[in-house]
Amino acid sequence: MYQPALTGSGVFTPQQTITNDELVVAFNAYADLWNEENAGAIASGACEAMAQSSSDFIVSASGIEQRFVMDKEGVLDPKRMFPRLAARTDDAPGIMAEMGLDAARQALAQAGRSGEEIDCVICAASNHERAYPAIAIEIQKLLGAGGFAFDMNVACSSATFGIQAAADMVRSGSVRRALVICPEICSAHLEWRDRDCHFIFGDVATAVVVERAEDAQGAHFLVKGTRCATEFSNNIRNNNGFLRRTRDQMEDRRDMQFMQNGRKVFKEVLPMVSAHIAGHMDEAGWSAADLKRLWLHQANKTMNDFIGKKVLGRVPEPGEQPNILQDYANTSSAGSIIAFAKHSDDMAPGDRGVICSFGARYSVGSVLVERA
Ligand code: CO8
Repeated sequence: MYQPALTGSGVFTPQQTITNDELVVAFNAYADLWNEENAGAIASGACEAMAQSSSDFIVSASGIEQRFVMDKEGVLDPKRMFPRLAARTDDAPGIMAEMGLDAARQALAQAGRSGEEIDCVICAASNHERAYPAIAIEIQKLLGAGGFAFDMNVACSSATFGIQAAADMVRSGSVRRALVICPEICSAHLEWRDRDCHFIFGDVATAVVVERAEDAQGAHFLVKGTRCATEFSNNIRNNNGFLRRTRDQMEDRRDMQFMQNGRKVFKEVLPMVSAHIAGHMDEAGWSAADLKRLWLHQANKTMNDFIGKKVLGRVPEPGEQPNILQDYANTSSAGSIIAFAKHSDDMAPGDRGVICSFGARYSVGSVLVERA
C-alpha cells in the first residue's frame, strides 16, 4: 500500500465576468419583454407578470457578487439569455477538454510533473459536452498521458468522489499518478430566464494531481482519508438525457436544464453534510481543534457559514473556511477545489484540513488532508 498525496492543483478561470448588476439589467429587460408579449394573458389573470430580479437579493440570499462565464454576450442578450458556444468540428479539441487541459497543466507545473508521467485521467463533472468518446480520454491524448481515462458524474460532489477513486488506485498501486479534472460549463445548463436561480452558477475548470507521497517533488498534502455518501432526492434535477430527446419531445422544456427546490436543498443538505464531516473526522480520530481549514463546496454563503460553525463548534475565524463564491458563484464540482487551490499555500507541515463537496442526488464527499 502506498500513501496518496495531492501534489498540485490548478484553476482555469474564463476571461469574461458578469456582475450581479449586469445580470439583473439583462434579466429585467427579458422580464419586460415577456410581460409585453403576454400582456393579454396577464390582464385576464391567466398568468402572472414576471417579477424583476435584484442585485441586493442575490447578494443577501447567496453571497455571490459576480461569476466567470465562457460567453457573456449570449447570456446578457435579453432575447437569448443563453451562451453562444460555437459547435466545433470532431477533429478540434472540445471546449471542456480545452478548459480542463489548462487547469491540468497548471496542476502538473505545481507538482513538477509532465503529462507523460500521468497514467490515469478522471474527468469528474456535473455535465459532459458529449456522451462519448470520454472527455477524459481526449484530455489524456492532449496531455500525452499514458494508462487510461474515464468520465464520471456525481454533480457537485464529482471532485471529491474523483479524488477518492484516484487516491484508492494510487494506494493500491494500480496507478502511479492521476489527474482529477473538473471542467464545469454551468452557464449552458442554467435557465438564465428563471428568476429563482438565474444568478447561481458560473464557469471554471479545476485539476488536482494525486500521486504517491514518496514521489512528491515539492510541498504536498497527504490524503489521510476519503468518505463518500449518496441519498436519492429529486430536489436538484436535470432531465436532459438522450432518452428525453426523441423527436416527439423536442419542445422547449424547463426540466431539460438545472432545476432545484432551493429551500429544501438548503434545509436537507446542511445536517447531512455537517454530520458527514463530523463522522469522517471522528473515524480518523480528528477533533475540531485539529482543523486548520475547511474548503467547502461553494453554493451559498449562509450554507457554508452554518457548516463551518457546526463542524468547528464556533464561528470560523477569517481564513479558516475560505469562500470564493463571491467571485466565481457556484461552479458545481469545482468550487471546493478552487477554494483549496487558492487558500492552501500558507499551511505549515502538520496542518490539517477537510475538502468537502456536496450537491445533487444528494451526494457528499470529504477528503481529509495533512500538509506534509
Ligand atoms: N430577485 C429578487 N427576489 C427574488 C429572486 C430574485 N432573483 N428570486 C427569488 N426571490 C424572492 C422570492 O420570490 C421569494 O419571495 P417571497 O418570500 O415574497 O415569496 C423570496 O425571494 C425568497 O425566495 P427563496 O426562499 O427561494 O430564497 P432563499 O433565501 O432560499 O434563496 C437560494 C434562494 C439562493 C437558491 C437558496 O435557497 C439556496 O442557495 N439553496 C441551496 C442551493 C444549493 O445548494 N443548490 C445546490 C445546487 S448545485 C448542484 O448540486 C450541482 C447541480 C449541477 C449543476 C449544473 C450546472 C447548471
